[in-house]
Amino acid sequence: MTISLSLLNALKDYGAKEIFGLPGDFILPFFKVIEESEILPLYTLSHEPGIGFAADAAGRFHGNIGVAAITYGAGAFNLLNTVATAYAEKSPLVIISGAPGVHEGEKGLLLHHQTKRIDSQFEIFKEVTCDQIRLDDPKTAPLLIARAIQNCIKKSRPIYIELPRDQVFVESEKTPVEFKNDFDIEKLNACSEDFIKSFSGAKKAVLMVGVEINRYGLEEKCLRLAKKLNIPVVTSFMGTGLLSENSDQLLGTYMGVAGDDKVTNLVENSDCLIMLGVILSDTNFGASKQKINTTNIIHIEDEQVTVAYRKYEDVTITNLIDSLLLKLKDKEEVELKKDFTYPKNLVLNDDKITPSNIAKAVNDFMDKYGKMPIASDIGDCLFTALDMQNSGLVAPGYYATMGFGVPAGIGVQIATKKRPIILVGDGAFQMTGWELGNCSRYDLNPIVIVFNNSSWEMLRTFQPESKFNDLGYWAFSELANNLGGRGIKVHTNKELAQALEDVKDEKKFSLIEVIIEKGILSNTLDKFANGIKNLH
Ligand code: TPW
Ligand code: MG
Repeated sequence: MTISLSLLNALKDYGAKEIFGLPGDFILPFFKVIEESEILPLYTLSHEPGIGFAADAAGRFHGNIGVAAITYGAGAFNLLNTVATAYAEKSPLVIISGAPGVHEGEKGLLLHHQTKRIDSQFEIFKEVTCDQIRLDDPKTAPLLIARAIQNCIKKSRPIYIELPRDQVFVESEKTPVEFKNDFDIEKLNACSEDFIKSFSGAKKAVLMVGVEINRYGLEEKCLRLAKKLNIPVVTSFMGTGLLSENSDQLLGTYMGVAGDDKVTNLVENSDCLIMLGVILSDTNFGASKQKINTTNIIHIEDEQVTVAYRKYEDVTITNLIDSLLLKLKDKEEVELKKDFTYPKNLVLNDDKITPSNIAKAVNDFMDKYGKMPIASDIGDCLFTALDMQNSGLVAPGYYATMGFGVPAGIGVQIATKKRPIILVGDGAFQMTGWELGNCSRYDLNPIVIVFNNSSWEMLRTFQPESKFNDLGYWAFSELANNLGGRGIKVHTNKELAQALEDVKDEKKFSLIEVIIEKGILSNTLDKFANGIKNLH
């Protein structure tokens, strides 16, 4: 078997379902193998940021690795920001980059797409990936591939695989597929006992779940644990959309001053806050009303468990949950409090649309026709998404990169085969909205809701005096028709609800351009912006 087939089979064996890619001459031979071997389907898009975001979102929905393949230099550097996103947000993304052939660099000529040195790219990707390998030796390639993919899954962070173009057809071996789960059983037991002891002494324990429970495929086990502990469950800001299959068991999302008071008080007054896979970031905790009681916190992240102030290194979240479930095996599972509400029943009048009314319209639509996964960009659309019913959400909730929404939505539909809703602002749409032109080739029909306020409105909330936040009007709904979709422009609540009805059975992508006046924010962003101002 060749190196390229060894790599493709390994990706599949370790759980990849598809490859997103954009070729160039340094990776053309590998793309030929992808296409002709049919080991994994290939989806090409128009620009590398689209590739990275789509692959990341697809991986998040699979609860497994996403794969992005690009060419050397221009392609890889275009992808870089999306890899940084995946690193920051703990998404297991595999990057495969073409590269000059092993002997090409020896001629002394600069190669096209080369920056400073031939290995500059390899060095740069070290900062945004958790493992890097170069497949320039058929003898070592299989073991390197196995190591890198296992690290990707274990650490839930991106990895970088460089494939020199003259190595694609070199004979090699099959990549071994065996996952070792080596761990210190005594430490694990001590840790889970400490967990249970700390929890048992508390009167107001709360469980907050974060993105790691999605990345490691632990949502169901986590819910069982919560039922055995009989403990209220909330999600972190970034964890919004977790447990979507069981959202009636959730109390809501913790957002400090910007969120639901009931949830905020519960979390901030807890005497044992258990944070399972929660990233300690400013988006998750920056808006806290009062200091969270840290004396009896239990925090699990990055293979480290902290119980009160005691630290247990190298304990994985998966092993910990398994150990807890084992220790609690005789406890019955109690149905949790069903308290999760979301705004609905939009009044179908001629009033102008506010972001919060978009949440109501979407909630009404999903109540009528069933839940749809959501991909959101950053901007007021993400704050609005927090008011939508929990149906599975992908968003760059921590790294907060614009341009994520549209390609992520494409990745979601490819991964789940379910029709998604994409939420995106006009500013973010200007970055990657073009990718919608690829929907017709792949029979994708997302419903794209563009929050068109002709503005970088979120920036205006921080600095209202700056005129550069005015973007002017772009006619997105007209553009949609030329990209093979269907565009509808709406100004009023009635028109918005009608537009959703109209696209209910649409087979093309639908773009609902919602005109929003400048200065009109969602309730959540309004509370968040004011809350942050008052905190400082
Ligand atoms: C890649 C900085 C954060 S929010 C924002 C900017 C420029 C404005 C977004 O405008 P949009 O949404 O999409 O119209 P809205 O609701 O605010 O009107 N470059 C990147 N990412 C980020 N986050 C920025 C700049 C930013
Ligand atoms: Mg805007």
